[in-house]
Amino acid sequence: MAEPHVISYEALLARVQTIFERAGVRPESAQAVARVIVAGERDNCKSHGIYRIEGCLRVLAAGKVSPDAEPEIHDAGKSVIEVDARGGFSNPAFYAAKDLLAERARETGLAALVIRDCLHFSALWHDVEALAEEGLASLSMCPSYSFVAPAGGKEPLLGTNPIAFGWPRPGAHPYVFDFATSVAARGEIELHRRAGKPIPEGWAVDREGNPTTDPDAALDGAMLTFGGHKGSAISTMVELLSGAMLGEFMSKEALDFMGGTDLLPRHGALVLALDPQSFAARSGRDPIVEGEKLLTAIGAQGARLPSERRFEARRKAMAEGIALSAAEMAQLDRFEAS
Ligand code: NDP
Ligand code: PYC
Repeated sequence: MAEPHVISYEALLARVQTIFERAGVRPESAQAVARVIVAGERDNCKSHGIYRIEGCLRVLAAGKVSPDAEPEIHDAGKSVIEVDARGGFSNPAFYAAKDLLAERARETGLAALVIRDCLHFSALWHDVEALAEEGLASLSMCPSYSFVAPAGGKEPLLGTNPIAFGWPRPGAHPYVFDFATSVAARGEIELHRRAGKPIPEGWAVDREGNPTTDPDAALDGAMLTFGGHKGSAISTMVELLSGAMLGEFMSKEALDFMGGTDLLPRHGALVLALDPQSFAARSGRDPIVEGEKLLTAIGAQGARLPSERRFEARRKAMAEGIALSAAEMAQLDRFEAS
C-alpha cells in the first residue's frame, strides 16, 4: 500500500478554502466551510472530512446553494434569535450569529438560534464546542434527508438527524457528543461503498425491508435508527423541533426539494445555548464543579468519554500533520485544477 501523504492543518485549510473560492463561494463562507471540513479530517471524522468537498461542489454546480449568500440576522432582543442563511451554507450563518447567541444566553440563561434556509452538510460538534468555549452548555440539531425508516416501519421517512451536546469543563476539552440518530451517518455507508467493504449488520435494510450488509442495497433501501424505538423517537423529536417547529423543511420535504440524494440537503437548524450558572444561581452549588464529579467518575471506571478519541486525533494531527491517502491527495489536485 502507498505511504500516506502528510499535510499540515494550515496547508490543508488553505487548499480547501481555495477550492471553494475558485468554485465562486465568497471568501468568508469559503473559510467557514473549509474550517469545518478540515476540522473533520484533523479529528479523524472521515464521514464529514474532505470527502464532503465533492458533495458541496456538486450542489454548487447544480445551483442549489447560493455561493455569495450573506447571512442575515433577525434579532428582536428576545431569547429566540434568527439567522437567515439565504440559501447559503449553514456554517457561515452559525458563526455570524454565535457571539450574539452566547451573549443572549448569558443575559437570560437560555437562548435559541434558529438557522433558516441553509445547506447543511457538516458535523455538529463545531457548534457545541464553540459554545462550550464561551462557558455555555448547548444542544444542536437538524433534519437531513429521509433515508431512515422509523422503528417498526421499513420505508425511509426520517433523516439521519444528528444531535450534538456540549458542556464546558475547566482546563479540559468540553464534554461533547455528536451523533446521527441512525445507527451510523449516511456518509459512513458511502465510505464503505467506495472502499468496497460490507457495512456491519444492523445498519440498514434493502428495498424489500430485508437486513443487508451491502452498502449499495443499504443506500437504495432504508437506514435504521440507533437503539430501535428510542433512536426513532429522538429522530422524530429532531424533525419536530428543527423542522416543523421552525417552519423549515423536514427530511422528507428536503429530499423532495433537492430532487434526490445526489445533492446535500437544504433545510433549517436549531441551536440551544444554556448558561449553567444562571440555572444553578439559587442552589448555592456550582454546576460546573458538580458536573466534573460525574465526568471524572465516568473516567475513573476506565470508560472513555465521547469525543476523547476525536481530541486525541486532533492532538496528533496538530503535532504530526494530517495523513491523506494518495487518492485523496489526487482528488484535491483535481478539485484545485477544475
Ligand atoms: P459516531 O457513531 O462515530 O460517534 C458518535 C459519538 O459517540 C461521538 O461523539 C463519539 O466520540 C462517541 N463515541 C463513539 N464511540 C464511543 C465509545 N466507545 N465511548 C464513548 N463515546 C463514543 O457518529 P455518527 O456516525 O453517528 O455521526 C458522525 C457525524 O456525522 C457526526 O459528527 C454528525 O454530526 C454527522 N452527521 C451530520 C448530518 C447532517 O445532516 N449534517 C447527518 C448525520 C450525521 P468520538 O468522536 O471521540 O469517537
Ligand atoms: O452523513 O447522514 C449523513 C449526512 C446527511 C447530510 C449530511 N451528512
